[in-house]
Amino acid sequence: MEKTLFFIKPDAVKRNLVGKIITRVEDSGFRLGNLTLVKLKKEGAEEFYQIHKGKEFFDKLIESVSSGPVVAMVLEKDNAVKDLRELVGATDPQKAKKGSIRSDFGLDVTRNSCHASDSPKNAPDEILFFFPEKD
Ligand code: IDP
Ligand code: MG
Repeated sequence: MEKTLFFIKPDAVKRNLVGKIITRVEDSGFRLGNLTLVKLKKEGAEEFYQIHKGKEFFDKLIESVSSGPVVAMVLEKDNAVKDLRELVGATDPQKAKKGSIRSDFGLDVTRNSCHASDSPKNAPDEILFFFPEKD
């Protein structure tokens, strides 16, 4: 059983999409291992997204992801990382596959409704960022 880190971004929390998005994830065979609602400080968001520091979209991303609470969760399933990326869709909602979470709920590339770990290598560190005690 693989674990991955998923969070619903502030743009989607503000639009009351938490239930709808979690339903999609559960209906796709993922089990919730842990869950929290937390508002990231700018510094926390910068730490989480440090690999993107210096890119032209960085400031906008940090502003958006720290603009309100996120709902972060550990999701468990065989091939959880790859299968969740598939369910989430491409970064740009306009380019995301029809029926994917970002295609259906994303507003634009910054406010694309959710985050999912991109590799089995990064997932454990991302889980530890939100859940330092457990998992
Ligand atoms: P991912 O979330 O699909 O893994 P990353 O390339 O890791 O995409 O970028 C992290 C986040 O930064 C994206 O989810 C998106 O919100 C934002 N982002 C990425 N590329 C762009 C861009 O070209 N313009 C604006 N925002 C971007
Ligand atoms: Mg990424």
